[in-house]
Amino acid sequence: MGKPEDVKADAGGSFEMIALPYAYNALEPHIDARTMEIHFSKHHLGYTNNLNKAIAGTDMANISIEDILKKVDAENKAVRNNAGGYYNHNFFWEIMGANKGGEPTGPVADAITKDFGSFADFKTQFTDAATKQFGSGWAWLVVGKDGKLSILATPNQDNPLMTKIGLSGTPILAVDVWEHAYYLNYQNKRKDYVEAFFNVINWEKVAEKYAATQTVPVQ
Ligand code: MN3
Repeated sequence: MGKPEDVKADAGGSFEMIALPYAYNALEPHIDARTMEIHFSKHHLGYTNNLNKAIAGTDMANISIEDILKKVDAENKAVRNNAGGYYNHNFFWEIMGANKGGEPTGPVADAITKDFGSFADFKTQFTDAATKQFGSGWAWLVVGKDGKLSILATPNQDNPLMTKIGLSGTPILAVDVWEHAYYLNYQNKRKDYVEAFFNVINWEKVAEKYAATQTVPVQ
């Protein structure tokens, strides 16, 4: 088995592979090393290279991934799928970690209680959204413009930052429910995988992302 830091995008593209912040086996037994290796070094590498090809020579080649997501429309399928894939996976790797899980604390925990009733109610609703997303996609916890938390599910690699396809919200937590994310270990039991995902959520990272949405811009 290789190492995440050895996986490189094809030379000359706008976006690089960002190494996983942990080893392939760090999330075991909840997410197995082989799944992580294939997911990162094959699927995620594919999104990265295909994104670079899709934006090469266009006005998207020199802007941030967030700006690409804001600009992309429904018809630009190569960018929609691959910019989504690139951003969504980097986000997903970041909000997981070894010896994590449990429950959040601080302001993000207060917001979850306020907007969902309790952490247990949030977990049920998030798991439901992830489990019921038909086919491939993602479940998200997002902060709306009004500061309220909500859960949404998106198909394929669609992302809440894609305002031109009718989505909105700043993501602070996400789970990948494509079969490639869980099939080796969980087969058709997506709900068991989502349950296991809760054992690897890095709530400190989620809290950081939540805090960033609460910053009042300097006038
Ligand atoms: Mn995936």
